[in-house]
Amino acid sequence: MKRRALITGITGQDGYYLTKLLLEKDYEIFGMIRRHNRTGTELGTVSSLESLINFDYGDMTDASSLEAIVHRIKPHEVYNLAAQSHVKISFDSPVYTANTNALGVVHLLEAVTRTVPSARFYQASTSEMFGNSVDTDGFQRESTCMKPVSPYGVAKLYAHQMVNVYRIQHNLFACSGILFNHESPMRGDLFVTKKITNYIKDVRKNGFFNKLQLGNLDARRDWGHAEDYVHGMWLMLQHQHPDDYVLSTGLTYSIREFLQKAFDYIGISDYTAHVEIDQRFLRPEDVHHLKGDSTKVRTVLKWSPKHNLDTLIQSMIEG
Ligand code: NAP
Ligand code: G4F
Repeated sequence: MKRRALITGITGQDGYYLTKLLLEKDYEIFGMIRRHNRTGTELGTVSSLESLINFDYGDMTDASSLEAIVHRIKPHEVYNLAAQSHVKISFDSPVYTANTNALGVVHLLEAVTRTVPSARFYQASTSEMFGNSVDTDGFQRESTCMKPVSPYGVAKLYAHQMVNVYRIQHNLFACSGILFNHESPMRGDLFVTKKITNYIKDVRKNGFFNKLQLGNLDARRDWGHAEDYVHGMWLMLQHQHPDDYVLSTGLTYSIREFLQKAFDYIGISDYTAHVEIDQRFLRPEDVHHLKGDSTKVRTVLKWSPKHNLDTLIQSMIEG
């Protein structure tokens, strides 16, 4: 019998790569989708895989839909990737972000615990939960103090802690992956790496007409490739014991450094003429420095990434 995986957030970046991985491993895939006003957009990144996936309508803010889906599918593994995932937008929509990213996770944990308590549960936690907290050696790791500075980070931290509660209280096999930024050609258009690489593709194809408008260029991020990171999610659910793991590259670059590398790729050595700062893209508070120590997952689960920042940039520009 095939193993059944329920993926919320299947229509996003990670949903695409995780679906591809689990199909290769011969899972039966069930994806939760939301109604969109415009027909043809609901399947998002997985539209090309439509015939290989079973879809159900539901929403993280609607507990009844989650209960019905879990009850009908009785999955062996649940990957909760659904979220309002844009940090800046969480300042504009803090309540919706909390309902989806925090309370929604409890609705799903309840549905799983009541219906299929033997299922294994993956929660998409995030380095944004650290806020500006950094260990003295400049890294964040599983033990680093978490002090989020955005509504997104606070909501994710609530869910992260609730996953621990269900692991202890209900003996649920529940893991949280504390994932640092990961990107790909499937990345949403509003994230900084995709904005930059989309702009570069446009310049290469059509020439230089408009400037690229960005916000804070000094923040530093630890950027990996989504394809590597979904493999880490799967590994967590195959281990003997549930636990939390950081997934990261251990390298950090500023937005300026990413710009330099990405423009270098198409032979433009000075990107500054192409970029202007637009106040609209600045945040009330930003996370300034992210650099993850993924020793635990590399040691315990033998995870290691195949991509580096250069191959990531190449895949985003050529993809
Ligand atoms: P993404 O591309 O933005 O995808 C988000 C997914 O969540 C979409 O499928 C979206 O559906 C769905 N969704 C949003 N609100 C929902 C709701 N109320 N009910 C049901 N589904 C909802 O995100 P991603 O980059 O793949 O990230 C996957 C997960 O990892 C997210 O939880 C994110 O917060 C977390 N994470 C991401 C990163 C990263 O760097 N990518 C790092 C750490 C953690 P629609 O298509 O219908 O909008
Ligand atoms: O690409 P970003 O929007 O990613 P951010 O805020 O780090 O969040 C991503 O990673 C988190 C993990 O750490 C995830 F949990 C979350 O779901 C998401 O996937 O912004 C990266 C940096 C920020 O410092 C931002 O201020 O880029 C800076 N930035 C500068 N100009 C910009 C822009 N960000 C965006 N989105 N758009 C800009 O124009």
